[in-house]
Amino acid sequence: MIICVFALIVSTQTNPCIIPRPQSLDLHPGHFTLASTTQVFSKKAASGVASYLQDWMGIHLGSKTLAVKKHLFNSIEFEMDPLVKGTEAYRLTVNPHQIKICASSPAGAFYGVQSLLQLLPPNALIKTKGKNPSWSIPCLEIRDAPRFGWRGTHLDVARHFMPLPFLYKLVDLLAFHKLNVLHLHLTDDQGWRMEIKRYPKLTLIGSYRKDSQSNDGPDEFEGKPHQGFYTQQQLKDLVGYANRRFVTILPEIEMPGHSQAAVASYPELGNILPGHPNQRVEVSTEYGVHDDILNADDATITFYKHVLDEIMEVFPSKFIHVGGDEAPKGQWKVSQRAQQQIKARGLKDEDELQSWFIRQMDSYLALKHRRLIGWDEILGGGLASGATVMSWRGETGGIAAAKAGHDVVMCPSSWVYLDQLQTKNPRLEINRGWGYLSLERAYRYEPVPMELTAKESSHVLGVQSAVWTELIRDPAQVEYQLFPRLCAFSEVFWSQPGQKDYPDFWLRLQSHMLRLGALKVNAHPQDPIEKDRAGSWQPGFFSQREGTHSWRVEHHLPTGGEYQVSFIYFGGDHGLDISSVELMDGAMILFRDVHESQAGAKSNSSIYRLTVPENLSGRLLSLRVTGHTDGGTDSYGDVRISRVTSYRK
Ligand code: TNX
Repeated sequence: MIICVFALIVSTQTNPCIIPRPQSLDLHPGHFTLASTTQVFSKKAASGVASYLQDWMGIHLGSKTLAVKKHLFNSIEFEMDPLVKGTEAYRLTVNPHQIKICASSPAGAFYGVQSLLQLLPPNALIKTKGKNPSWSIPCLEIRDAPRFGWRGTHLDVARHFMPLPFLYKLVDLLAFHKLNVLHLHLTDDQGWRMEIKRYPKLTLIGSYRKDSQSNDGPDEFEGKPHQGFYTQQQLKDLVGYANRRFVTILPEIEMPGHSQAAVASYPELGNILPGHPNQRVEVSTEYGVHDDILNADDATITFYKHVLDEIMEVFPSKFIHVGGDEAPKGQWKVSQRAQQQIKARGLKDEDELQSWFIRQMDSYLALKHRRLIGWDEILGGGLASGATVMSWRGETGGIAAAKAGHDVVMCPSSWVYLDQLQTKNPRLEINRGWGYLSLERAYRYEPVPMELTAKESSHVLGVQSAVWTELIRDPAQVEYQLFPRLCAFSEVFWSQPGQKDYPDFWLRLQSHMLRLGALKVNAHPQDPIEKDRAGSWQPGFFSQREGTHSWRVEHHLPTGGEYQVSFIYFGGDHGLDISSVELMDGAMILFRDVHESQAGAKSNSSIYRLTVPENLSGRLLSLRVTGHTDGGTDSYGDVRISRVTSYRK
């Protein structure tokens, strides 16, 4: 074990393991030594980034202040170079005497710095400095630019309030992975988390709930209250901190659904139901989709415009998120006021009333030179003219919106929701959770749907992952859900599709996990089963007609003996029906196991046995699998090979 960790540390120094993978990296002989004497120099344009690096070096190396003039030796120089095309592109050159970071914008220079930090040994990232440390950085040239401009992560701070210091840490971690949007889900049925000066009861009442449904089962409660909110000043400070790291904070205020905390605070925002004129609701203690949505009265529209005024005051983000998801229309169907509003506005039904509600916000935000973004339900009943859509219920909403000429951010739940479990090994899971999103599946996500033409796909602004926190109570748990899957996403969001390579990512991740350790991130440990992964199948490997696919496997069969081959289905519309598995030495069959089995929705794994002859070292062995899918070609899974251990009595 010690030898293995040592080997990994050495490998980070000689063979850079940058995540997300840069567009090109050319390694040269030699190295640069970074020490407290290294001078950082920049002319004006990138000086903010230079002082960010200087601050970092102050904390980690004890170095002093920015250099006032250029030094040709032992220096890091920032240079604004209009030839480095792209607002976030950079070129990082390391030679034995100097490091140069060239970019045409400060954001590009900042990402150059983030790559530089990943060239250091992991322990350089630990905040306490050793005695006069110095670290060697390999000579190289990196040219890099992102694939998408919107590279986001969403965090639900409404279901469980997350303390402010954690949001700072998260901003740093996003920046370290070259992600640039932190979407804060600030309000929901279970809590309102941002101070609104005009309506103090939103936090006085709305930020507190008396109990919470627990992790142990739907009818179990924790038996203690939960509360918390951020003041406007705290959020302004966070925005400033994030801005320096090129992270935009996107605020979300839910409407008209997921608003029970608001209705509990100001009952006049709720619906008057026949027979229950004075019904009051509380901030919800349970999760799920709630019936108590906002009413659509003019006064409520005005109330929410006032809320948006304060949101815009705190958050300079061009986009403002107004939720819009999961708003059951039962109350509007029976409410006299809602029905009057539908008539008065010449609308067809309750869906059009929601669409009208959102349109009011859209034109208000447009008036203030901002843009509205909402969950894909805002497509129902007609999309507001300036609206951008976050596609979470699969990709359909995103496709429809892009085809209609609207911008979209892709975040289909089954691919990017990180409240899903990450392994089938129950010992490594901390939550009950729902669904299953393995690291590999996260890595394989392709954000631009095939249905879009090149022109339409230019409306895909980018991608976002999400952490919903109904069952995730504190920062340690959030980190556990985020990492290392967020590392996989950083590569999906930043790197070009042709550069993606899961086995290569997995190897780089082994070094990157040491960095996460140094940064004190509570990352999910790598599933030990990963080492048994001999390959995977993806759409197109098998079809409805019986066929074969082969994987090279000699590294997984180090000696003769008994092995088990398992096929583990993890997604796609179709399962894989296997009829035989053969161990091949070139064209020669060494061993064969013939029986029918399925790796699919019915039975998600199927198992074969191999008896491997001795003395095969040096041979190129492959595993030939014969099978077909149970329909189309959309099928994903892993092929694992493990030794069968026999226990002697
Ligand atoms: C759906 S995604 C929701 C959230 C839940 C989440 C659980 C979306 C717009 N709405 O309210 O927390 O599922 O995964």
